Amino acid sequence: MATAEILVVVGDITELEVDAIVNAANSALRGGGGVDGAIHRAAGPELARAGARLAPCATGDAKATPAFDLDPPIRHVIHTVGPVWDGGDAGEPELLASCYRRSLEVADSLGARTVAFPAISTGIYGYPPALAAEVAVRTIRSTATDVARVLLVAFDDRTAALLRTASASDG
Ligand code: AR6
Repeated sequence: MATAEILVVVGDITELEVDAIVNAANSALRGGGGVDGAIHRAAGPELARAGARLAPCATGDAKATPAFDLDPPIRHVIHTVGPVWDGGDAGEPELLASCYRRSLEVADSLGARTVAFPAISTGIYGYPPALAAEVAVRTIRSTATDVARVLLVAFDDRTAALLRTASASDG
């Protein structure tokens, strides 16, 4: 195993050409707002039924469903539950790192070679985007995986800039 190449892209995660997309879900895995809502709208109602069968998903863990009506080549949705930001001393960095690590482990178990991640926890869950970008890049760089390429997907230009800064650093 090696480590994945990281690319930062701006756009809608449901429209990317990857084997698997990661969903910033909640523990019930039945859908919600933000990127979760966008993925459920694009995948269709089967996604919520499949998620409910796998629930609950603990914070920091990840579970996969098929991609249903999402366009090929997307074949899998990896649902992970990020931490709700509560000041940073409640284990949030470790739990967020676990989301990235567990999602890559699940991607390996599925044989996925290209995986797109949203900026987990940085929307409704309130994680400061600059700190989250550092955790994302550091964790992906330190996780052995057969995933060849990780796309870090920003939905806005500010998040894109933060992800680019984090991925340009050596640390
Ligand atoms: N493609 C890529 N990124 C997106 C998209 C999209 N289509 N839509 C939003 N984002 P959030 P969280 C970005 O709130 O903070 C849900 O209700 C968004 O701009 O989606 O982990 C779940 O069910 C932000 O940068 O996820 C949970 O209850 C990032 O995705 C809760 O929200 C994450 O924002 C999870 O909250």
